[in-house]
Amino acid sequence: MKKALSAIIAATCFAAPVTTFANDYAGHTAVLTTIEYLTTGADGVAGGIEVLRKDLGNGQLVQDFVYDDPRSFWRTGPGVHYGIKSGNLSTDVNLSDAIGGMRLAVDTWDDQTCSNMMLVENYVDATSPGLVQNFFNTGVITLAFTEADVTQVGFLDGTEFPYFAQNPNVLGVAFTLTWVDENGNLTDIDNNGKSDVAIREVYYNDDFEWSDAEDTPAGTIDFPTVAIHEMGHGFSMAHFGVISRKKGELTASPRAIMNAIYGGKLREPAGRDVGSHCSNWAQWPNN
Ligand SMILES: [Ca+2]
Ligand SMILES: [Ca+2]
Repeated sequence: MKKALSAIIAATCFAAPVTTFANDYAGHTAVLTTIEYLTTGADGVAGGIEVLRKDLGNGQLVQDFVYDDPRSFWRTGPGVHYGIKSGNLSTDVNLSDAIGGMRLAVDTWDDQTCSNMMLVENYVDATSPGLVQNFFNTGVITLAFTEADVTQVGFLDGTEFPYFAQNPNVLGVAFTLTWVDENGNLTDIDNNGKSDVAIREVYYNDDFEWSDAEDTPAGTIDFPTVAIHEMGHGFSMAHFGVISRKKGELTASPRAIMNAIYGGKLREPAGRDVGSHCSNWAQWPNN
């Protein structure tokens, strides 16, 4: 009996692929779990996290990607795959290179020396609707057309995207869709204590006047600053900093890219930004 068992174990070991996920995930699908939004603070409210499910705990980003997730059919390798839609752009006169800004947003986090997200760029359809955009239009979430783990869908205005119209102070939004099993329960197949992200999508609100000029003309919002913030969410970072009201204005302390309100141009990650990013990604693939 003992011998037979060891023979089975040996056979299993020899037959096992490098990846050891053994279950059948055919019934798994994704649900929209959280929205992180960055606001101007003009309405006196700091943008934050909107929890669409009650079982997510304390409002921090408790979801993360699974290294070499067998469910992510859009991947060509184990790392995080990102996409940039090049066709949903803005015509704002002070925004000269929106795609460059979206690339800078990816590179800013990838350039942190602690970080090895094993990023891969997937070349995605330039103008097709994002999955969340499609959800708002149809009421249906489907992963069938997924092209990347994290996609910057681009610029939409309030008439195209109800979430912006509902809150006119929202500059950008990052959505997280999380894997659920056939019973609708959030999954954690890599047992790291974080529910497993299926995809994230980032949108920018073109109702604002955007700029990427060095001096940020009056009345404009610095696009690279917002893009870096949103891709921070794309790479699993949460908001932080204390938002307080001083002389009628919201201020954030410490000042950081991942503050929940926009406080002007800030394209270099501050100490807390780097710490937050590194505490997660320096451990990859074991984060
Ligand atoms: Ca997990
Ligand atoms: Ca605009």
